Amino acid sequence: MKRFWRMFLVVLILSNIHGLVYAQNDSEKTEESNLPYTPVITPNGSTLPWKMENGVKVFHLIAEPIKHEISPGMVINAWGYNGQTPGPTIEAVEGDIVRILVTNQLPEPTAVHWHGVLVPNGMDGVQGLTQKPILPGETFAYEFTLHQHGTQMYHSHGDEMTQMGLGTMGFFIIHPKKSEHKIDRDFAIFLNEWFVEPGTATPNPNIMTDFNIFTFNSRAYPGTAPLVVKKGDRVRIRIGNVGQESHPIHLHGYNFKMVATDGGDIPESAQYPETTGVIFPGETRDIEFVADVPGDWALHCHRRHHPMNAMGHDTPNMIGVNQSGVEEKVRDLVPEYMAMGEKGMHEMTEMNMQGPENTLPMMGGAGPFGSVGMGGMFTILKVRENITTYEDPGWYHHPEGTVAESIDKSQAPQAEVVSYTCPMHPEIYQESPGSCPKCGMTLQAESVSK
Ligand SMILES: [Cu+2]
Repeated sequence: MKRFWRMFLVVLILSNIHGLVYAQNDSEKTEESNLPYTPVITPNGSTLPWKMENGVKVFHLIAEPIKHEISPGMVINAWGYNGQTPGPTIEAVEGDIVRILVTNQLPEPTAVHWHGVLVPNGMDGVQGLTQKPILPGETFAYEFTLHQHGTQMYHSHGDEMTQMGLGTMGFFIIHPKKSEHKIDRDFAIFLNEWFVEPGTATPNPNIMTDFNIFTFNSRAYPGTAPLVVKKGDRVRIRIGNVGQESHPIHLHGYNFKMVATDGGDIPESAQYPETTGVIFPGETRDIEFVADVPGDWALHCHRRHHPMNAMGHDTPNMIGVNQSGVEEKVRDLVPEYMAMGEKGMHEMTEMNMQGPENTLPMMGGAGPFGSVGMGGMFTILKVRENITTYEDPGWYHHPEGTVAESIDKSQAPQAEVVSYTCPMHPEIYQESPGSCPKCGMTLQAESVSK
């Protein structure tokens, strides 16, 4: 009996610690330790608190203009919910009756659509079609029973282009009544893209295609929080998108399975291993894997401009162009002129050059081996052995002899020059150096390795 009480005390203390850790993010959250599911973690975000009123779970969303930090050094004028973009994650359980109060503190009418949630038509939140607009200062109540589980979303359905272009979206996650298997770490990442003119702070929602800021939960790397997991944890990552573009999200180090869409669970017989999952606008996808290999593993969008920040997308292509002497000459006219891009953009990541105000460098992030040279839709899955908390554990310490490194020159394969050719006239080639008989350019050595 004594042992029982000791165990009871330990469980009580542990559950309180868990509750306290959670309370740091969210002081209003109630009954945390009694939840019948693993709470979702919204990196850089939070979960919406609720109150039980006569068997109904009551939530309160406030649509409002906010100041939002994309990454240290850049704050934008966004629109969001409860001070955040994406808005706080709504979590509930299949069978719950939910009442969601929506207060409009935006300067124009709005409505909130429960995207993918199966609701009666009048609760669908389409301004003008299924309800009156929520005028500035008004509060509307939505109430419905949850008849499904899965990763759903909510977003503004009034002046969508502007309101969603400025950040009015969030997750609506419905846990199953009974889980098939326990998830140890359950993450939710909302994708979005923005256009913020360098040197300004208000995203331009009229832009259709040429975006310059790409975000996970409205944060760009290096401002994205890492996903910390213990070796052996079963990890779920839920990804949502109500933006303009599709994003192929790629995880390093693992094969995962896509286990659910916004329409429900994918039957096991239809799941297959993959390393990249594409999430189109209007979709959610859940991926799952067991984190059995420790390390710092990149998780990013695989479109090449999407793990990058503003600037550099629109510059002239200078790769391979000899700019020697140009800089000095142009500086007579433009004192701050810099010749760059000749050998690629890496040099930019190491210069720490001062861009326009409130504008992130195109790529950055200091890693344990130098600049990571990334931005935008990029974060790090940190898998660790023997950790006792999910605080950021710092960089991975690689076991001795397991990191790729430079080898002795004498061991490296030697390049052998076979011919010299003109960059402008590939038909010109000879076995010795010289200049092109057609244009006079210095011939370049073409080599193959031995
Ligand atoms: Cu992308």
